[in-house]
Amino acid sequence: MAFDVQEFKKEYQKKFEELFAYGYEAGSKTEQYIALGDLVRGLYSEDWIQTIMEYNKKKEKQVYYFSMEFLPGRMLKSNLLNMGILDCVKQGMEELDLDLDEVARAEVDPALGNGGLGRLASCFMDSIASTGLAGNGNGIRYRYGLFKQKFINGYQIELPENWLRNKNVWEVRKENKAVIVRFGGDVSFTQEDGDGRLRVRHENTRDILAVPYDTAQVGYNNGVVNNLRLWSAEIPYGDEARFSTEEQREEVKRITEVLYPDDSNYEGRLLRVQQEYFFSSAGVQSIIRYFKQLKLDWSLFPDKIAIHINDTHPTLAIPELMRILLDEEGLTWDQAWEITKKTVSYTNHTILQEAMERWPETMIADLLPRIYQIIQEINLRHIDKKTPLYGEELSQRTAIIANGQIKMANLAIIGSHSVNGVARLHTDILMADTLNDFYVMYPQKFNNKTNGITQRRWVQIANENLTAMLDETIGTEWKSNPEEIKILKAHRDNKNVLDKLEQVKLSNKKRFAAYALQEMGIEIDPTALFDVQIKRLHAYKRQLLNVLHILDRYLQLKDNPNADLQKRVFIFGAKAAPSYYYAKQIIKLINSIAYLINNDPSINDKIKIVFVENYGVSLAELIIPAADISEQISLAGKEASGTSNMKLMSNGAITMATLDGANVEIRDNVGEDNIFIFGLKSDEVQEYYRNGVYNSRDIYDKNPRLKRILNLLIDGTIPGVETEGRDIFDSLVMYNDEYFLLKDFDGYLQAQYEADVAFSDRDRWNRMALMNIASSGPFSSDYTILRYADEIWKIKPQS
Ligand code: AZC
Repeated sequence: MAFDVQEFKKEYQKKFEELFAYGYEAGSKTEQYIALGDLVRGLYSEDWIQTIMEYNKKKEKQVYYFSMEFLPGRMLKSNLLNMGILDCVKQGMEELDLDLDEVARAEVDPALGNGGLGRLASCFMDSIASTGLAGNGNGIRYRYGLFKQKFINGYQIELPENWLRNKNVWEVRKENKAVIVRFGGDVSFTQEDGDGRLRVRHENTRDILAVPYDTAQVGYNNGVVNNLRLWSAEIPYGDEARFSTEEQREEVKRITEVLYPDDSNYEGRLLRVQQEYFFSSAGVQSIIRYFKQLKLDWSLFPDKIAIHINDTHPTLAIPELMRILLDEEGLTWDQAWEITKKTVSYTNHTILQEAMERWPETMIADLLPRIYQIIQEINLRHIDKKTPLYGEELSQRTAIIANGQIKMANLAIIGSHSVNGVARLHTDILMADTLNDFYVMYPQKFNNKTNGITQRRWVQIANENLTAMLDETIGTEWKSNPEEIKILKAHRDNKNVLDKLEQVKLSNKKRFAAYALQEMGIEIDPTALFDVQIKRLHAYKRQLLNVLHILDRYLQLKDNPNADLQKRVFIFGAKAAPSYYYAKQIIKLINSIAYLINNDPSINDKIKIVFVENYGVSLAELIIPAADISEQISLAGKEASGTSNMKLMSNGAITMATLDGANVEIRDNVGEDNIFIFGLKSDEVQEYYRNGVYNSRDIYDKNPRLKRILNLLIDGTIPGVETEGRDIFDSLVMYNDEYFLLKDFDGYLQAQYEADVAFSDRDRWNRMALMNIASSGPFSSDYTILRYADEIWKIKPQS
């Protein structure tokens, strides 16, 4: 984008005065940010219009990525980077005596997601635009994002996150694109028009207006600007009389009021299914409206449209598309079913049984009577067709409706043409185990798409120092072609490069240290090893195993304050679902241990623990560049992929990992020498589940080192955790340690002490870091997205 510094300064001043009627110097950071954001939106608006017009004109096939969650992070710098004007604006701001980073921090980070699944959706949106694909996002404009986390007395407290309190400069309300979503009502059939066809009459429905808010997704230096559409629930115009009481109006607003703060546990709540249908229906309706403008035969629908459903949350898009094709467009069942299957594809993100969505049949029947009929029909036809082929038993196991419940994964698989897992191991487990019944029936539907991340945000924006160092060392090709970063390997023995890398890391660690001091009053030594575990708090992710290791070091130092141990800072970031009691107990435990150790002078700062409050995308951008060790220690087989593992590796952290999720592929890429692997393998865990006799009590009794650590939980050493310490102790020792922490403990410790040794040899460590950075290219979401486009969506990048 052609733009020079002088011109920018003029435009910015003008924009500010136009908005606030005084000079920018007197403005608050928020105002200065709003003016800049507004200006930037204006700069890409032409490309935005142009991109959409081009797609329409060429009747380009488009993908619609349906996701209940998006975690875009702050958008200002990312937009500037992708538009190619980041440096220019930075300089212009400087000349105006403003600090771009400071202004950028005034943007509220929209937390419209829980964790990995939501952030993946946003990396994908960036990559879809940046690889020049015709793609759209479809989701919910929650008025309140994921709760704001506070620690009070070490306990997690949840506060509402009103992310829209200041103006959202990026979104554009499109009232003329609103659609009606209908709930409840009565369904009947009539024979009209004398053509013998049954017509569906759906009356007395509760109608909700879905209003779209569009946000541009700017591609990287390619002029492409795609669209992310988030829907908001409102009272239909002219229908105010039907919503006369406050209560009725509240009911409407409630649909898009708040994001469900749980990503690992399913709750059959009415509001949740309303949200799911609301944005699925609105999305499908707007697609249909677009397709009809093309004036093509319905059979060409799958040649023009791909609908991707991110986990099962948007699965109702399947019966909704069927409903419209059948009831509104008059297609036959077979025609509609062919179109639907060819259009929809589905990604599975978890094998945790407790996260699998199943809705009570009666709930769906009441709330969505017509959709319920269609699901019933899909189910009947499925069973009728499959029983002669696969027998009664297998067919029944794949039924969509069973025991009064509707199983969303089954509907998603049966109603789509592609089912993918998010890492090789995960997909293998889906095929061999979790979804094996379906794999037997539809082997051709199954495929793997290992997750990826965008290095634009996670390196270029988050780690400007590393970016500059890479540019200087290997040129800039890696920025548009992430694979090219492998050229860095040629410098593995170049002492000069290794030293520079160390300096980059050190400056990032200093930046984090300043944050820890200012925000939390904790002083940390930037030369210590920074050991990082950042992800949702969940038992299977095993933050507790990390804790056991910390306590091991603590005891060693208590025994011998001069013990030869590498100085470490343990950094945690994690939110727990508000109803996940055990996870909240673990938070309290970590905070109490932090209090104990951070304030114990005899530890002599050899261990520091920093548990940041309110972890999210923006904090990740601060922490990841500062990490030396990346903790990826879930029980093998449980973490579908992980994506922080990829972000941390791209920033030169060394992975400490079990062979779980994408860790396996990370190991394959960096090689055994540049990663620390320990613990049970997935098939060994499976074997234990099937017939092994695991006895954690036995390990406790026989391993004195571990026993001493575990006893700390219940002997009063750790202040203020009488119940938490006891409950956690019991879960590990008395209730047989569901996630095999005690089993993996020895291997973990050994790997950790090997890491100490490696870290003390600076050249060796820096070389490992370099090899990780140089091997991270294949984990770019650009490649992941190109595989989705080529193998699932059948769309091609625009030239
Ligand atoms: C997560 C997985 O737990 C994580 O392993 C994966 O990297 C991420 O999706 C992206 O694929 N899952 C979720 O966040 N939520 C659900 C419902 O699976």
